[in-house]
Amino acid sequence: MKLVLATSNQGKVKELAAMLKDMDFEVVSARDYPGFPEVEEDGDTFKANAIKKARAAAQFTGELSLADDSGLEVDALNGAPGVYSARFAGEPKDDAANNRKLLKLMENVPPARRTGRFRCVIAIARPDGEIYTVDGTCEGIILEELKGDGGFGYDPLFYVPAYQKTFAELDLAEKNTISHRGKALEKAVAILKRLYVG
Ligand code: ITT
Repeated sequence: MKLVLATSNQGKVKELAAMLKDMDFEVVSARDYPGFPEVEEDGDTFKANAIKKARAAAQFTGELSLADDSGLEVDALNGAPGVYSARFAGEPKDDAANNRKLLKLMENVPPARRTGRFRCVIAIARPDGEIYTVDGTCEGIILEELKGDGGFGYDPLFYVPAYQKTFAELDLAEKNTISHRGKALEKAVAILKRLYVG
């Protein structure tokens, strides 16, 4: 049975595919379906956007579909960039520009106030319209400079005290063990197992 990943973010695809690899699904990308339309992410919440993306993929492909909406919430910025994380520095999406903007806004924020978290909502949509959502968070500290070159997005600025490393210094398996996406996907896998593969 197919499982369509409704994301165009290759960083997410790598992490999701690694965690789904032992399941009895043929994991494919929505982008492999010619004419799959760009989904406008205009929801106020991660959940609303995740549902919108998963539902669009399930309707277009006729297959079980999974979408991830995620982002970074920084306490000193009152939760920004939040749902605007991907395009924080404007169009087109640019991870390096987003990191520069975050560093600039945090310039005068002392270490003790540089707390934040990644949040992820995963939506699973069935072609019949049924939707399931799960979420995950990971707490961390926003560094004053980039560290590490793995991962994607804000990973080089996101320091996890328990590991004394940024997300960009963890390997894929380590990141999946503790990340917002890994935690949400663990719950998603439990739902998929219950529903589809026993
Ligand atoms: P899709 O909508 O196609 O899935 P996207 O990148 O636009 O891709 P989102 O709207 O969910 O996805 O935005 C997520 C952004 O949040 C992402 O582009 C990064 O800037 C940031 N982000 C989310 N998870 C992250 C992670 O694990 N590491 C670093 N940055 C992350």
